Amino acid sequence: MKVACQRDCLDGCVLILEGEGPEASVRGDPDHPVTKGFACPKALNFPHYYSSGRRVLYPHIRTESGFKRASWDQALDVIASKLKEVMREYGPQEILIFNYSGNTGLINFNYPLRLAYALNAYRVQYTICDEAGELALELHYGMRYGALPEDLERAEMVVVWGANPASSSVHAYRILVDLKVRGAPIWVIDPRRTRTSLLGNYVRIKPGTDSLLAAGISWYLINEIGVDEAFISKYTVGFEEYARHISKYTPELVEEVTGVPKEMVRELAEEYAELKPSVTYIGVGMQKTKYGAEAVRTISLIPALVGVHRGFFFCNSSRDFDTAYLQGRHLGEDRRVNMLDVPSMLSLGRFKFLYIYNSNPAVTLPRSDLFREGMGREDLFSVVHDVMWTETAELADVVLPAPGMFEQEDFIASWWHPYLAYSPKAWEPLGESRPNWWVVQKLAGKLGMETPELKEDPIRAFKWAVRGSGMLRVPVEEVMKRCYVRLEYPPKHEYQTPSGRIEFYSSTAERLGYSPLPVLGWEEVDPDHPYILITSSIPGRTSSQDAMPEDLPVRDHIHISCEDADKLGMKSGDLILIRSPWSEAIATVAIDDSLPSGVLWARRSAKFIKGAVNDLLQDEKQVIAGGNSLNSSRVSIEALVSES
Ligand SMILES: Nc1nc2c(c(=O)[nH]1)N[C@H]1C(S)=C(S)[C@@H](COP(=O)(O)OP(=O)(O)OC[C@H]3O[C@@H](n4cnc5c(=O)[nH]c(N)nc54)[C@H](O)[C@@H]3O)O[C@H]1N2
Ligand SMILES: Nc1nc2c(c(=O)[nH]1)N[C@H]1C(S)=C(S)[C@@H](COP(=O)(O)OP(=O)(O)OC[C@H]3O[C@@H](n4cnc5c(=O)[nH]c(N)nc54)[C@H](O)[C@@H]3O)O[C@H]1N2
Ligand SMILES: [Mo]
Repeated sequence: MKVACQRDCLDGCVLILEGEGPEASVRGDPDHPVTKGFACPKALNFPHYYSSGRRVLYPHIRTESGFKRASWDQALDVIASKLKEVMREYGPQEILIFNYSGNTGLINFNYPLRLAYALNAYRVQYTICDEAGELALELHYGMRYGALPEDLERAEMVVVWGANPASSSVHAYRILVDLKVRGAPIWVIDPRRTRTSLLGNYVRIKPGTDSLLAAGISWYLINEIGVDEAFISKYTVGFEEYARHISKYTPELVEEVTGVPKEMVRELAEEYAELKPSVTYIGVGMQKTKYGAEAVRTISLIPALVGVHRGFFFCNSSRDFDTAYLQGRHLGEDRRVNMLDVPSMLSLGRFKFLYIYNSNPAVTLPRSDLFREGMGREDLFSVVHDVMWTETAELADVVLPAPGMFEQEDFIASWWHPYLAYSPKAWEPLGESRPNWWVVQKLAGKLGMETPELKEDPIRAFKWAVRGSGMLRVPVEEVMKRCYVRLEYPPKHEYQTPSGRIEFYSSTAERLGYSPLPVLGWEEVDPDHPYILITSSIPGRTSSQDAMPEDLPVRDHIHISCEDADKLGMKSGDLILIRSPWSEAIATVAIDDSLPSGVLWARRSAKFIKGAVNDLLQDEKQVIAGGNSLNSSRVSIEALVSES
């Protein structure tokens, strides 16, 4: 039968699932226009993963001698009585509902937030992924959508800017391979040499300097090569101010800051001007830097200089569904804390009740050291609803079992391609696992809450949320029957800004208190912590998911350049001490010739012999949208005695 992948991944695949349990088979749906008959290694392993011994099968309550199995009734009673106590003694401002992207199903992501609103409790403001870059695009373009997969297929040139689709979006990578065969130039801008970079012209950039490189390309277009004047006068405003701003950043300065030779910057600018339409595929990895959102702004404005409508892709999640209704925002106050602040707040004693679903913050948040410290507080009661016994679940007071990928129904919309999919329940939930929406319905019942939205059938709620959508052109029943349908995006030449045009000089930014022109900034070197620590996705895992019992305990390596290893006299397998300004970790090193000197790399959520990579990552916010700057984290290193 056809099911849809619920992972937080661009590809949003439709899969063909045959059988049940570990012996079942998965393959990509050959009819789906983007999945095109193949699936990634993670999906091929799903039947094993979701049948593995790491599953939480029953509710568990922490006792002095460890976790004890309980019935749903017992577990919900304990949670409800604790919630009532916290409401009575401290009020709803001491309750936090924390969720993120372990399951991106529109029901299972959104519906549980109804409890937060009905209680007037806090929820989180999402900031650990691409949110700063989303707002960056909205400042200049109104809505953030850009090139769709079919635009990528037709591109005359592609610039992959700080993304690694060979790992993070195998279906986009496949399109790039086809383009390469066709002879279209592909540029890849990344401090690391990745598999994607082997497809074409590799531009090694110094980390965190991307806004300057984008300015350099724009400088050549504006001052030497020429811009598309007809396009600019018809579709844009603020070009004069923008041109003056950009002209201050000379090719010499750009070369010095970014490390990219100015001849190469000029060549790329020339190709932008000649090869149209092009698509610039902007990465989430690059955006997770101090000036990441500013870089997204500047990069996205390059196509506007050469006359290509929305010639970028960053995040196509602009949808006109009534998410506010699904989340029940009308039920109470909108109280949010930035996710990046949660570890320090918890460790300083804030919040008395914490409910976590769809997330594993003990290894996915920056400053995870503080998060774990906070979870250990005596006066904090924490509930974790998860599919697996995760690092976060192990720290909770009550652990509740959630169904695996094929054990619950939901609707899934990709943030790259335009198809909305329905995933039916293919397997019976393992053990006593129950979906996210079910748990909050039962909990609301125990609390004696009469709010009808907390009793509403989730499919009915979804139907209501899409009732007025202009993008979904068929009834929900039709989506359920056909498994996936295309959503209609607004045309690329429509700009939903106050002026109705692309705003080089953003009036929305001005209104929100941001600089109306992109801030072209880069970071200073910290002599005490001279190395930049980058983390990114790997093919076999989605964030912290997909570890099999035999992979545990995870002992990841920290990757170091050949040059730096030589300098320290280290060989692969040696031990290294990594220090951030607040914590330290010990890891084995892997010498990696894809890295430049001064840059260290580990996979996302890596765990070392001592400590985890996220313990070392900073919680500093970007100016725009309070977004993260994980990839601007700085550390120092020291060789320890060799293992052998
Ligand atoms: N070092 C480093 N850290 C990062 C990043 C990075 O680049 N580097 N990237 C950040 C980014 S981009 C993201 S998106 C975040 C992701 O961070 P998280 O949101 O924590 O994502 P995951 O690790 O994918 O999944 C979280 C949990 O959801 C659970 N889950 C899956 N399905 C369900 C369900 O139906 N119900 C319930 N209740 N639980 C379910 C999974 O078992 C898993 O334990 O990580 C961020 N952290
Ligand atoms: N297999 C797999 N696929 C995934 C995920 C996963 O965990 N595993 N996660 C999903 C999620 S939640 C997301 S957000 C996306 C993310 O997918 P991508 O957008 O591809 O992001 P990352 O994998 O974090 O990093 C991509 C690249 O950014 C580079 N980079 C880091 N700093 C800089 C910089 O300063 N400048 C430049 N130019 N480049 C830099 C890194 O070296 C890395 O190669 O992938 C999704 N797909
Ligand atoms: Mo993400």
